[in-house]
Amino acid sequence: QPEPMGPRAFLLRGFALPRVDELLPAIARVTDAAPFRHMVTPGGFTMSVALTNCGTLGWTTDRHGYRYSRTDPATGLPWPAMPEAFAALAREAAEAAGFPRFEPDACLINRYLPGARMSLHQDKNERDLDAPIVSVSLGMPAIFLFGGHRRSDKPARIGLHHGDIAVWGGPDRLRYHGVMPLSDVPHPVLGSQRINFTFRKAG
Ligand code: MD5
Ligand code: FE
Repeated sequence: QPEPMGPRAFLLRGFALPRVDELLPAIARVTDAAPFRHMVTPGGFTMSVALTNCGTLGWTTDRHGYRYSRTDPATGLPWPAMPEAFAALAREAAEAAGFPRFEPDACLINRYLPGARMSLHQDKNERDLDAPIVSVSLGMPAIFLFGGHRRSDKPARIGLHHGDIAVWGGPDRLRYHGVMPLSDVPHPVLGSQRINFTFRKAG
């Protein structure tokens, strides 16, 4: 069932579908305590994607740079705990893609409204680059850009749909990637938004 995208990158179509009914209330519990917000990049741009986090460590950005923090800069409080349903799904997806014993300590939750995008970048703020990254897509579809190891490498376009999970490890983990501006194709359950959560071992 896993579709290879790269030597150690796999797309698990619909893998999260049996869990959606437990994921949605778990997301609501996280965002009640730590609402989605638009952060500013070191270059001074406000991100079109809104984000929050759960787990021990949360990804943040401001004028000073990108980093992982134990606390929410908006409140000074620890990020909400990672819901058990999240951690279990991340572990199962990683295992299905050939990465047994994945123990994420960070879950970044991104919310895309119509027009939101993510420009090509690499994820390299994590200490353990041997651990994979597991990403779950819910709601509206997106065109994911899966590039190479140089920003100038022409990216492949991959449609990501409600319930899909992608796993990136080994050399594929450091590929440039991004998301095209979202079209407004409302989803029957989530409406005009795409929620992506990304599990990492950051500490
Ligand atoms: C998203 N988020 O759809 C994506 C999913 C981010 C981000 O890129 O940094 O928040 S994670 C996609 C990803 C992660 C790590 C490696 C690779 C892709 N990759 O090598 O292609 O909101
Ligand atoms: Fe990324």
